[in-house]
Amino acid sequence: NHHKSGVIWLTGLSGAGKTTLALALEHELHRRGYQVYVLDGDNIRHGLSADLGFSPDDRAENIRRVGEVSKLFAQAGTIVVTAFISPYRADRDHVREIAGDLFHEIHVKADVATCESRDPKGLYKKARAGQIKDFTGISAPYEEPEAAELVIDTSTQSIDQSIALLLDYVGARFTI
Ligand code: GGZ
Repeated sequence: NHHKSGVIWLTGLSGAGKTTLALALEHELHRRGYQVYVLDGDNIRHGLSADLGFSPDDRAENIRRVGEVSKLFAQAGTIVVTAFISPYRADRDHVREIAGDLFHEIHVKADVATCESRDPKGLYKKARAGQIKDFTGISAPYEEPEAAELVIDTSTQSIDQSIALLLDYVGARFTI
């Protein structure tokens, strides 16, 4: 019961490792012959969602658009790997309704303290200083998945271990 395409939906805090893992997974799957494409803030929030900010309504609309686009990519035969915080359970559940059984929710899990200690872009520091409002984990909520298909704890697993878990997951469910 293998599928060619689907949506690998990574959710987690800023700094949890979503983009790093998405790009590494894309690279490894491509090397193995899969048709794969990453959607993340870099290619969505500057274009399709350039009119949206980080209020709950704007995030809901961002995730809705990404969900619809992801479904189209998947219908066209591509494995889509998405890397969005997607902090609201209702928004993720809505994507699950849109994409149906193409949807795979992966919790890239690291607690706020871990992400804040990494702070690769200095955003947590700015959020603590009150310079970014509605910052997930500081001044806006992150609702943890309750039934993710896979949980990857990046506070205890290395990047290589995390990629291996993702490759195992995809390899067992998707065909080239
Ligand atoms: C959270 C923010 C915010 C606020 C800007 N809250 O670590 P990054 O920088 O590169 O990734 C974060 C990204 C989050 O955008 P998403 O499209 O993934 O969010 S959502 O799924 O909730 O729609 C972060 C940066 O944008 N960023 N302001 N207030 N992250």
